[in-house]
Amino acid sequence: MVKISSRSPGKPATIHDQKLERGKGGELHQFAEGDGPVLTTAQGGLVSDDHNTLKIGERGPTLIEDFHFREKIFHFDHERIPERVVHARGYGAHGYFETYESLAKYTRADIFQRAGEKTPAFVRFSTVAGSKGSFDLARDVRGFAVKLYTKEGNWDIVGNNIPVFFIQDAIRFPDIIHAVKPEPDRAFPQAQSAHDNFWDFISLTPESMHMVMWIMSDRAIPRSFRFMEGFGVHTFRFVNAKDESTFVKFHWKPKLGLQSVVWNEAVKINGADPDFHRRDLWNAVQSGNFPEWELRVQLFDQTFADNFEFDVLDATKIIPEEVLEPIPVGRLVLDRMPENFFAETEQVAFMTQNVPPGVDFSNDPLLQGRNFSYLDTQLKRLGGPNFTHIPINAPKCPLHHFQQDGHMAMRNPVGRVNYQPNSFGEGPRESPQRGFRTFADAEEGQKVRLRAESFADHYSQARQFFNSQTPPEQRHIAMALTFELSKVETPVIRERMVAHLLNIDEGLADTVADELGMKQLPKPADAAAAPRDDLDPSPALSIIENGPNSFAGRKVGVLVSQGADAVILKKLQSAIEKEGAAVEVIAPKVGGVEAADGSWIGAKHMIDGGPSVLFDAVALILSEAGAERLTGEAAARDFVADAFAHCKFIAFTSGAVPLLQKAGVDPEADEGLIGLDDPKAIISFVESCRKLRLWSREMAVKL
Ligand code: HDD
Repeated sequence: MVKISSRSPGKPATIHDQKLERGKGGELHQFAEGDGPVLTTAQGGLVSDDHNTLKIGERGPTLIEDFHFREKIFHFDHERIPERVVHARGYGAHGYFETYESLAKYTRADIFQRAGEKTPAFVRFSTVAGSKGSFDLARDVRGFAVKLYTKEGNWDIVGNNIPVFFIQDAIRFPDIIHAVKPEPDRAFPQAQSAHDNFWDFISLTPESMHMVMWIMSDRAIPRSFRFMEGFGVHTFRFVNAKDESTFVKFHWKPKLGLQSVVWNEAVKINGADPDFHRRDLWNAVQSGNFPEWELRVQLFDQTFADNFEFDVLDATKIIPEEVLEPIPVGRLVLDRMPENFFAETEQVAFMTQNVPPGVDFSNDPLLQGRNFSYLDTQLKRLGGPNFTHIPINAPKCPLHHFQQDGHMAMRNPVGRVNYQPNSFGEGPRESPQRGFRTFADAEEGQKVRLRAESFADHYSQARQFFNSQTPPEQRHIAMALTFELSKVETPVIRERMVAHLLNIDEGLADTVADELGMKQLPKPADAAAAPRDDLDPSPALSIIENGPNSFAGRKVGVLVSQGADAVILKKLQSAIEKEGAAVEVIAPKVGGVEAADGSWIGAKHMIDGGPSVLFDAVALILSEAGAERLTGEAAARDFVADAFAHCKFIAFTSGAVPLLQKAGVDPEADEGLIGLDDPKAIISFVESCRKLRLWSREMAVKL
């Protein structure tokens, strides 16, 4: 006899309120109860049993006739789409852009015509090199792609958190990406630039030297997406109603200020919480702390471009903010997480060529190449030409065109006429007034494959970047270069890199060569244009110089033990929350601890699960007996030792001293260690935390 269902007769099949019961063969059956919806196939057919395939007899072969099984497995087998060839790992959120004032003088883009205009937005942040499942704290550029659903069509600003790029011409893009991705024979390293192929390419590509300074800086290990800048990178154009063009560069400035982690911390975060950046964005938006950026624009005319010391079409150069001040024009607020990651974040398709009337391109050869690549890549990834029918990519303005058919067409023309011109008076027509008009720039010249002479200086702005960093930041760059090059197995590549560094900063080259154990310095690399040393430092390029002066949006990890002082914890918690920051409690067991006054302190993490690298500052509220007990736990000692080594502010009750000492931290080592026995100290702890890190400590610590 063929038994096809294990469900009791008379019970409605539902996916709610299910009860598990063991069948006679010991297998688990789910019995549905209540009035929830009945499970269906994708064709809408009602399903009677979703746990047993159709067989001949209880122990017999499975029948191909089981259409429900076949459909379920068929769909599962096809769940994946190709990951992005670059920027595969990303995380997105919805929000809006709000225009401050009319920019009609510069652009006829509708989004900039009215003060207070709100435009729906979707933003996807990403790393570049790693696969979709790689960790968040790779040393890497972060993508910062903004889709603005304007009333005149989608405008995508597909930028990064670094304002320059590795290469000047798009034809080199496959090479730089092949070089940084896992090496093709061994398929490692994942999400790392620290390997031979990457540095081989870089050391043979002097135009990448400015970008190298940025990716070796802490910009490449941001603390959170919320604390990083975004840049459109290229020079674009605004075009006004009179068809006059103004060059424009886009900058997104985080309201919460800039912040990064240190490398030793990044490595540990990747182990402790590979989703650190995702979780941070999710938590911030879900808790109503909506991340915000201000859009600022650098506007300039042809005369400025002609007189500027570098070519504004060269994506390896910036215009320092001190030379040309970015003007605030609006704000971007992220206030809603996607309901479904795949449907929205994975399927979103950004394209540099998506610009509304009033925004136009420059001749930057990197941008021109990108304008081809982004449309092309969507066809492969999303599987057909109708990817604009997917809700996340669909414009939120009226659409009228004669495109039709193709795979998965969701929007199809109705009626007889699907072409124009037609004599039936049906369908849309072009509008020379309202439609996109390319800026009529005069161009002439021979067809050549040449790099402009004005693109030849590869070192001066790299040097300017290095000179604009504070001493701890310069130290981080030297250490990052040392780390990365120490992973390079071919000595000649290391030497070639040091030869380039000699053109940037001799001290930097010396330090790196010394730390790599190089016996002698190579000759400086040949330079196509002599490096300049007359560029003023630009304080806007330093993260530390552009810190927040507030602890808002940050997180304190409070380690508690049995017998901890619940009153101090409460006061600390309320002072931190008043500052707009969050507190998470860590205890020996996740169930929590009993405080000295008999109350119960709940915890979010056990010590292993909540290492101090996950927090911006820490507090140790421990009884002496509790601290003594913790001295025997490696995770507790690491909690303290790491917080100290990473220059974090540490508040502690006197009971915590044995743990500090056992972790090798002198409780009076510096002003970053703040005793909590005096209640006023809570205020000074919170005030200190606004500085985020005590960098002076770093000089005394070998990371
Ligand atoms: Fe790109 C994705 C940013 C140069 C080709 N790029 C991609 C994304 C960002 C950037 C943020 C991810 C978008 C998302 O979240 O879905 N890319 C940049 C920046 C560049 C840059 C700031 C230099 C200034 N890119 C660049 C070049 C090319 C590409 C020169 C090719 C000629 N980029 C692509 C791509 C991707 C992409 C292959 C992969 C997935 C996608 O487009 O949708 O077309």
